[in-house]
Amino acid sequence: MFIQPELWFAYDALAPHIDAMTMEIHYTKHHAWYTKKLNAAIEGTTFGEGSIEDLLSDPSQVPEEKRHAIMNNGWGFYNHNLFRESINPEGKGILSGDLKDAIIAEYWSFEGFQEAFTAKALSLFGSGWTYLCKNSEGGLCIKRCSFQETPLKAWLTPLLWLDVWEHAYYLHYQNRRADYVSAWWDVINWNVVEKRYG
Ligand code: MN3
Repeated sequence: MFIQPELWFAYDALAPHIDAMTMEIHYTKHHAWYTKKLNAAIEGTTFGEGSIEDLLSDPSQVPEEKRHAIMNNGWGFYNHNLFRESINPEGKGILSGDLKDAIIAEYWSFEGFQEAFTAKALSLFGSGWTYLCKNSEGGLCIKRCSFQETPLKAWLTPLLWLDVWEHAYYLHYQNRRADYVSAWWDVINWNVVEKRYG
């Protein structure tokens, strides 16, 4: 069984950047649904005994007739876990250390990185995610993926997740995805992202 991580802050804690109703529906309906459907799909298999990363990084181990349900819901579960973990009502914290150095090496400045990441998120057609990823040499790249796809399949390590499905912002921002992305920068917990960079 995979367990949906608890939300350690109140639904309205991220307002006005992310409103309470969006947080509540996103957590109790969307995230919970992926978790429930994933657990239903793995019933009778041993996939619940290993880590979710192991399961997701090798779809070929999953029997074909279960692959669609397990992988889609597994990615949905995993992406939402990590997205939640890297947002923080107590403010964004300060980006520092090796990750800061790597961002400046790749994008010249933090603002340059924000611009590049935002452009990727805004140009994603339809529903999906935008990720900051690390390659095996510690270099950084930004990936834009449709639906619940993740860069894990390309052997990249995602560090930062942005949900750009409409359910993540539509109640408060309607079609203004740019305003949602802009507000999201203010609630990132950089301590978590730095730890993922290692
Ligand atoms: Mn979502």
